[in-house]
Amino acid sequence: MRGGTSKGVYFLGDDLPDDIAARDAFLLSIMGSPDPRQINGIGGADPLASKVGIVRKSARAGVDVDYLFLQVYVDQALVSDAQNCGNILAGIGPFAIERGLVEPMGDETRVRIYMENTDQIAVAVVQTPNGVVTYQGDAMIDGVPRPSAPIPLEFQDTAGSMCGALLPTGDEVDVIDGIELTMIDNGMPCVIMRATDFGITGTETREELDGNEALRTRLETIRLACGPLMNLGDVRDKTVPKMTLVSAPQNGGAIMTRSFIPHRCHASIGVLAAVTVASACLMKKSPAYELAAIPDGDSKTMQIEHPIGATAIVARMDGDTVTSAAILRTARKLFDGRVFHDLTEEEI
Ligand code: NQM
Repeated sequence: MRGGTSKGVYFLGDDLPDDIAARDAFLLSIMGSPDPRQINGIGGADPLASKVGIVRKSARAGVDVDYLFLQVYVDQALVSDAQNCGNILAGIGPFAIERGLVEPMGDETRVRIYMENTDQIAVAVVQTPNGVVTYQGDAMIDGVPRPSAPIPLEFQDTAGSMCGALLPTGDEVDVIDGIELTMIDNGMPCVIMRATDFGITGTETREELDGNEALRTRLETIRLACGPLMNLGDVRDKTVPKMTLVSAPQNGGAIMTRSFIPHRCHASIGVLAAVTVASACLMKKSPAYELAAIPDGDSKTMQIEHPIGATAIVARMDGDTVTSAAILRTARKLFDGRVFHDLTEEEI
């Protein structure tokens, strides 16, 4: 399925091995990793299209399904549960209804999803006219060329999803390697820095930035230093924190971003990363604050600009604190079937 601006393989938990090593070997095999082209599998040769969602009926009170996100590395033999994904999340509600884990309720079905990676809840509203999931509709999101049915997602209590606190160092601003930055986690651990501090404008294309070896090396040095300070430990083999370069908005939005996830530049920006950037924009000492254009009021619609458009976040505020965030996503069912691994008896 396409979930938001990502693409992934969605499984029922019971269809995968319980043993984690066996599960990961299976996922690497079906995706075709490690290989930059993933030619021997169904992965899309891009971190945004090498993702897995695992869904189970939930035993938790007031929760419909449990969702575990796994990032299958493209060019390394690694499968990581060390981050959440708000884009793959967009496909979880429709998948759960289609697989009979959730009963459709009228024309719209609210699905309460426990996100195992971060121990948090999201609510997705899925269009189910006459009790059947539909993917067709007229909602557009930047980064997806065609319209689909809207799937609003709402998040609450996302602060400190992986770092234990919204500001894991306790400060809105720190200096690492001579760069002023904000280490923040409102759903996704991110390091927010001014693009201009790296000698770029922050409006470069994804390809230009991916080709800038010096920039990528510098960002990785800073990322490795931030990992332990953000309570994430050694992040050498982790996809967090995301390294986000901010600059003044160009198209009437709140802020412009270029987000490294963490080694390649995102084609747009992650859902929870956008919520986290929006939160940093509201912090007076953050490098994002002076660049951001913040709307008034307790319910702020903030367009987080990115290389191919913008992602709108509706942040509900209590004073200076974001208490909940909502975002519009869409999803599309692409293929339903059976996938084959190529592991030998010994490898299984
Ligand atoms: O931040 C990519 C994506 C993501 C993550 C990444 C995401 C999120 O766009 O919630 O969705 O940051 O690796 O799918």
